[in-house]
Amino acid sequence: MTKLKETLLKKIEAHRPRTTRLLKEHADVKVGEVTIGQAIGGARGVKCLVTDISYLDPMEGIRFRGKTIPETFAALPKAPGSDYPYVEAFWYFLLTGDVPTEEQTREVVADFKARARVPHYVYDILRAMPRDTHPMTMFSAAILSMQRESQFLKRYNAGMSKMDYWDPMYEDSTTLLARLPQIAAYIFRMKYRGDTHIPPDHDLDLGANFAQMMGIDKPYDDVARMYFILHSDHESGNISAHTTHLVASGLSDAYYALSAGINGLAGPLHGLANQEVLRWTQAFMEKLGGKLPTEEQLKEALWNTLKSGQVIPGYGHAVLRKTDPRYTAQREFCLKHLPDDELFKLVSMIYKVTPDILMEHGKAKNPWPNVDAQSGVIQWYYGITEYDFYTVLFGTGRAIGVLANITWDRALGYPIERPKSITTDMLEEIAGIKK
Ligand code: CMX
Repeated sequence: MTKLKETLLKKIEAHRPRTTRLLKEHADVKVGEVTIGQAIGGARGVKCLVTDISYLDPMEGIRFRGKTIPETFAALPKAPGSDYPYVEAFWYFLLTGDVPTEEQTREVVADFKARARVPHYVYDILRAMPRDTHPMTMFSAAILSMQRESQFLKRYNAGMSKMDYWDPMYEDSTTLLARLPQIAAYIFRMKYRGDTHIPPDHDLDLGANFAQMMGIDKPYDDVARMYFILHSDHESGNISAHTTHLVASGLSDAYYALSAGINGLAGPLHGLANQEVLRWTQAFMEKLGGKLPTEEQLKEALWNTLKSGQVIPGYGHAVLRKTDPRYTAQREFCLKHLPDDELFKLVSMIYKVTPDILMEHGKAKNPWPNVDAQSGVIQWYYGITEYDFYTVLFGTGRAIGVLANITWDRALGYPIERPKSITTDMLEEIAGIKK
């Protein structure tokens, strides 16, 4: 057993009595009330999910296992010569809450390598799809196609104690994570680089290997590490995390659950917003003949978008009420590596004027940028100009968080998720409109 799995088992055994006690002795204690606004309005703010892997404070932003983004980046072991941690170390950290040593990190790197070989049928399936299929559809299909390899399914069918469910969930999740970068890179090069492929280098860690397979030089290895970590987890209620959790709650395995979560990420109000940001920004620059706009031109374009009933992509958030620290982390990367890039300058101008416009518009509860407002600029700068692909990058990162979550879901025996729905008649009765 790897040190990671051994540590995880110890943590699970120590944690189980806490959940059992809460359920046995305090199950009737109220956590909050649900209003009619929340019942109709997408359950905003209803506290009915539990995760210890990350917590999203509306004003402070995300904390992974109690650490802010800068604290996480500072604490975890880094690849030699790199500014950002190993993704493998982050996986250890999200699963256990412990910062791994160099040696423990190296063991995870080796474990990922041992699992990284993508079965050939996955490529056959991708190649059989029409080439203009959206890369997110390809990504989801590739994940789902590997379901036949599920350890969870095999052991479930053989008869497995509930106490052991976490083990094959962990195994499937680790295998999936190890393979996703290669699948993402394959989709990219098949669709956008003339179907030419670069083999993986198994001496490299996940971030560097991804950069290698994408065919992009340094510091893209660090971009990959930063990007995957920043996009990994945003507590449990966002669409991709919640969908993955919901599907897994029916004891669907990690392949079914992650593929479903990726489908949720593909919506323009969620992960696809990073593609929309670039689409909006590029279209605008094209209209100006590639020149940077004046502040007045920019304000006019933003108002035109709002007046035509569209959202400004990359702005607003269901929980956050300040600038997303994931935006800030990427902005800091841009200030260091691409301060003079035209697109970065435009995105910075948008940051300067949009919050005031959204406040004046008066609808969005949060006028500040989210993670998607900045991420496309970096990818574009390093040559990934095919913005359809950006959400696949988001999905590769998001997998780290949601797979850690469903491993813990099984460890703590969280049951099938089944909230209750009521009718509009019933709501009108509760509101006193109807007798
Ligand atoms: N531009 C224009 N209007 C916006 C807006 C934006 N960026 N953000 C919110 N609004 C509007 C909403 O559409 C809503 O309008 P209606 O009352 O007409 O329906 C109103 O303001 C209130 O919405 P809210 O409570 O502030 O936001 P929600 O929790 O409903 O939605 C989100 C959150 C992110 C979907 C929304 O802010 C949005 O659509 N943003 C643009 C898309 C985007 O960037 N999504 C990525 C989010 C991060 C991620 O998951 O990847």
